[in-house]
Amino acid sequence: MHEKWRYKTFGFNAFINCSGGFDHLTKFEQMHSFKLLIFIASAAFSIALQGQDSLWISRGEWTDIPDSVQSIRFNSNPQWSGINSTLSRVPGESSTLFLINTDSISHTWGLQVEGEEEWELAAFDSLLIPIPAMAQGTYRFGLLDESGRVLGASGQLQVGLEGEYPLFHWNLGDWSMERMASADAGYPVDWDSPYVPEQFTINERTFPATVDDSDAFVALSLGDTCLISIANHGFMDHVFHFHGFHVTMMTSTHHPQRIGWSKDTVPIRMGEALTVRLIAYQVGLYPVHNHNLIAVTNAGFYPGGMITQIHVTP
Ligand SMILES: [Cu+2]
Repeated sequence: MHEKWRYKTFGFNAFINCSGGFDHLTKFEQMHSFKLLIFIASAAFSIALQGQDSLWISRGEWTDIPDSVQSIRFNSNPQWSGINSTLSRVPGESSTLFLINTDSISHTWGLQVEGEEEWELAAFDSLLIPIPAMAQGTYRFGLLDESGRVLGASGQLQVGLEGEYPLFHWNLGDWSMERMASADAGYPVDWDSPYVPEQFTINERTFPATVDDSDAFVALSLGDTCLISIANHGFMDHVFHFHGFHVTMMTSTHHPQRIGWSKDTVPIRMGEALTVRLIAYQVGLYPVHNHNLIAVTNAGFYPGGMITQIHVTP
């Protein structure tokens, strides 16, 4: 574990007695609230100073799916959102990322790139993490500790995908409410017990909410070329079927030998991140869906889960 980048943001207990506005809270809660406030202020200051991207690790109620449940997310600001943020970098340039852990337990950060190390982040602490120079493509990042992983703190890093074409992204997730509730309560995950996910999401939403998401709903004009970056953050393999179009594989973390393949069905292995190119050669509204029947339901009810649409207008 690396320590050299660690920012010390604590040691403010001496100021607690001046916090007159916290009368309704216990001494412990006062201390905690005040610490968090100072902590967020110092994090914001560091960002203003250095200008690098930052992500907040936060725990909250995920209300974007039919079963509302506690989850952990990477948010782009201190405000809670049930949707993980996406990072963007230019190819071939190293950079940094400022991580702020607002959760009351420690977490482990990992960028899913060969040779990258894991970084431990204490409760209510922050950390400046180096991001290596990378080739164009879609990559995954996330929390690697059990609760961070099971509660869904995972996102995608897009390198060199912005600018030339319209860009869409699909973060794939499968979720067992029982496993999440258990992880949220702090119990260890029983990885040997059968895994029965009930919810299947694209960008943390289930169909039909997926088509209200401008990142997931592929809206194009006839003749447009677009890129779709797809990352499988779940605990099983997924496979997507495109109606109306073949897509060309541009990048893949797990199957570089498939680059250049043109297919209407794209498997995305557990942990894989890939980029496909789609050319809108015909008008119409076309579904894209997971080929696994259970993954196009919401808790068993069809249609739901991992379905979105491609809409090409004249
Ligand atoms: Cu189909």
